[in-house]
Amino acid sequence: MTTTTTPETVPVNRIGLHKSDYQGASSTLCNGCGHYSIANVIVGAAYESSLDPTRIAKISGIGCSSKSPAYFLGSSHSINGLHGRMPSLATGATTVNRELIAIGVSGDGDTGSIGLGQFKHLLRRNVDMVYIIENNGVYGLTKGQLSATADLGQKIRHGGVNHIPPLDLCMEALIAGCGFVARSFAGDSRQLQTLLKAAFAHRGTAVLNVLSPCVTFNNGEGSTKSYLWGKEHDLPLHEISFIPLDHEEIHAEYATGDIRDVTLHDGSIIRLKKTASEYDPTNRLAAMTLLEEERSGQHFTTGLLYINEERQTLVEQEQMVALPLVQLPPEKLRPPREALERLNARFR
Ligand SMILES: Cc1ncc(C[n+]2csc(CCOP(=O)(O)OP(=O)(O)O)c2C)c(N)n1
Ligand code: SF4
Ligand SMILES: [Mg+2]
Repeated sequence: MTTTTTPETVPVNRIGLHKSDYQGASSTLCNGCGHYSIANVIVGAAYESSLDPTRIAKISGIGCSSKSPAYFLGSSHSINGLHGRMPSLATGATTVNRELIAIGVSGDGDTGSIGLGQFKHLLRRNVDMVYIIENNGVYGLTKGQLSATADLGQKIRHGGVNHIPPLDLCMEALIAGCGFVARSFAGDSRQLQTLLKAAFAHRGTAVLNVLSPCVTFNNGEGSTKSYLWGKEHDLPLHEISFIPLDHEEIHAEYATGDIRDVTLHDGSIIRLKKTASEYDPTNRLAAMTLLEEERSGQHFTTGLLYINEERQTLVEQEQMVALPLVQLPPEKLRPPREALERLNARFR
């Protein structure tokens, strides 16, 4: 990769890279689009987590959201696939190279409509990746049609009134057995960046469903996907902080009942400080109840809805060799004819 020339006073992360080394091309999204704020948060989270950009694969489908990977991590691998097919690409890429850090970026249309089947099977398999849904309630790229996450009764300029109940993509993720389900808002970059760092440390699929307003087609009064609505209704479940494994604070002891630590498989910690309510993010039924109660539309709860570090990932379930398949020599990948005969003999 090429690194930019930066003055020595600019800080570097644990692997000696500047934040600018994680940036991408200039944005062509509309000014103020939530997707661009999320792109900047991904830059910050990857920098702070000291991820190696050459190990990252950005994978997306089709939509304004799906084209946003061009605007972050310019030195990483990237594939912009077919509409709704990002999960297949991610499954293939992480299966042949289990060392990849996969970041999937999708939209509510890309995931909730054409890609819903792919989404559910990715979660069922627990493919090791971060899956970001940039949810604006419309098909932004094709000029603002209502999507599967648009609220009942919602009006939009060109799409009329929505008479069909929405899908809740966090609920879909929980039902499919996803071990990391979070919800956030493009207008709260601090919370989103912390959740993203935790998602990078999670083993298995981590879904972040992020309210990401489309300022051109769905940011008006009454829209539950607008900046104003997000700001007025955002109800954080907890104050969240992420403590990486190599941080000295990880050994600090907290006696207060207001703090709950969730340890991730690599030893890093998600620290949740209680806000108003009691909430146990390891209780899947509690997460479902919370989402069900929210259908009234009074609140928009954000934070870590559910975490389960126990599930094996796809490559673990398949008992794949530790060495990534792409690094296996040809003689291991193509066993000789005698090996096939020995195998066949076992079934005779
Ligand atoms: C097979 C197929 N069907 C339809 C389309 C047209 N199309 C392109 S993007 C899109 C919807 C994108 O919506 P979303 O995923 O919510 O992304 P946004 O633009 O809102 O970020 C559609 C229907 C397509 N490209 N391919
Ligand atoms: S049309 Fe909407 S989603 Fe697309 S770039 Fe513009 S604001 Fe963003
Ligand atoms: Mg959309």
